[in-house]
Amino acid sequence: MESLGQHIIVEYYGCPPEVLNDVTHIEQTMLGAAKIAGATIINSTFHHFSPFGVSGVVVIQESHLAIHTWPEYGYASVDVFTCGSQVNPWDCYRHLLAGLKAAHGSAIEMSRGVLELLPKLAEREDYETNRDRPAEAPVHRNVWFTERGQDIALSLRHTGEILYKKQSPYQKVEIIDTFAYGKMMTLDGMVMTTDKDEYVYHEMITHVPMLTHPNPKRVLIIGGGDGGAVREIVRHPELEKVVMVEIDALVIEAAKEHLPAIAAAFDHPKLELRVEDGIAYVKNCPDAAFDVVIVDSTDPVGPAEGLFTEEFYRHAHRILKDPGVMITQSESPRFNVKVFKEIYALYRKLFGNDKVHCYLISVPTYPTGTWSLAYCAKGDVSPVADEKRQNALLSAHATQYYNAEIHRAAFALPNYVKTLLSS
Ligand code: SPD
Repeated sequence: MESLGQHIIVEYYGCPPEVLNDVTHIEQTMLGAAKIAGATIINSTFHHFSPFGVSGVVVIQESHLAIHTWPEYGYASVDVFTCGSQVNPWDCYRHLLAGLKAAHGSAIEMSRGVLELLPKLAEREDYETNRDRPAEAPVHRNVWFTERGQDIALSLRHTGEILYKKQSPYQKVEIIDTFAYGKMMTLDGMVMTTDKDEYVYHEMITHVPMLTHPNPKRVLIIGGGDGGAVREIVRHPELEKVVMVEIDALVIEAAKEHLPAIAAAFDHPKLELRVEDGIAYVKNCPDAAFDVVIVDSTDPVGPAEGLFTEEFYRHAHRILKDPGVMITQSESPRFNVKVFKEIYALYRKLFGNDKVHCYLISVPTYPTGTWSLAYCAKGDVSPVADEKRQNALLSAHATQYYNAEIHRAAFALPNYVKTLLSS
C-alpha cells in the first residue's frame, strides 16, 4: 500500500532508570537515531523533569521522532514518523533499543496518508514533499532542565552538555551549563546555586547574622559545600574561626572544578573544613561552642532530611553561645508551604516565639523565585544591623544584593506569609 509515510509507535521496557533519566543521553540517542536512518535534522527540544523523566522531540525534514520516559518503570514510549522512502523508521527503532539499553521492545507500524485515499490534485507535483527545503538544515538544540514540585516547576535552558555528573553515596551531583544563569549546581535534580544569582542567597545567609550578632567570632556552617557562604563569612574582620561541615566531598569537588568564583575561599586560614555528617557533628559538639550557626542545607529530601528535625535543632540551639544566632534556609512560602509552616513552628518551640524572624530573598533560579531564611536568636540579639560594621563591610566589598535597605526590608513580610506563619 503506497503512502506518504510510515509511523511506528514503539514501547521499550526494562531500560535502566539512570539511562531514562539522563536528558543529554536521551537527546544524543534520539539525534543518533535520526542520523542513522538518514534523516535531515531540523531541530530538537528535550526536557528533564525533576526528579524523574525526560520528554523530547526531534523534528526532521521527513517528520519527527518523539520520546517520553518513565525511569521509575524502566519504560519509554517513542514514536517515529518518517515521510518518503529515504528514511526507514525501523533503523531508528534498532538504534534506540540499543541506546536505551532496553531489555525488549515492541512496535506497531501504520501507513500514514494512504495515496489511494488521497484526492488527486492536478498540481500535486508542485507540492512534492521536501520541495523547497534545504538539504542541510542547521540544527537548533533546545534542551531544558526542569525542577518540578507537585504543581509548580522551574525550567532553565542549557547547552545540553553536563560538565560534571557523579553519583555520590548521598546524591547525584551535577553541573549544567545554562544559557541565562551560567554554570549551575544541582543535587538530585534540585537547583542549589548558579554562577549568576548565587550572591543573593550567599550574601543574605551570612551578612545578616554577622552584622547583627555583637561579636561573631566563631561560626559553624552545616552544608554549604559549594563554598559561597564561607566566601562571604571570611569578609568579616571579627571572625576568628569558621568550621564548615559538608557531608559530600563531591559537592566540594564539583564546585572547585566548575564554580571557582563561588568556591573561592576554601584555602582561607580561618576555615576548618570537615567532610563529615553535620548532624553527628552538631550532636557531639560541646555546649556554647559557636556564636553563629548557619544551616546551608539542600531541600528536606535525601541527605538533608535529618537537618529538618527537632533533634538537630535542639543541638543547634545548645551549641550556640548566648547571645547567638542560628540562620537556616527555610524553604519557600510559595513552593513548599507545608515544610515552611512546620519548620517555623519548630523554631518557635525551641527558640521562643519572639526570637524567630523570617526574612525573604528573591532567587530567580529557585522554584517560584521567592525563598526564605530563618533568623533564630538565642539571648539578647535581634536582626537589627550594627551600622558601623555594616558601613565598613559595604565600603570594603562590593556586594551585589546585600545593602542596608535590603537588610531591613527583607524582614518586612507580605500578608500571605504572615498568615502562613500565624496559622
Ligand atoms: N531549593 C534550594 C534550597 C537552597 C539550597 N541551598 C543552597 C546551597 C547554596 N550554597
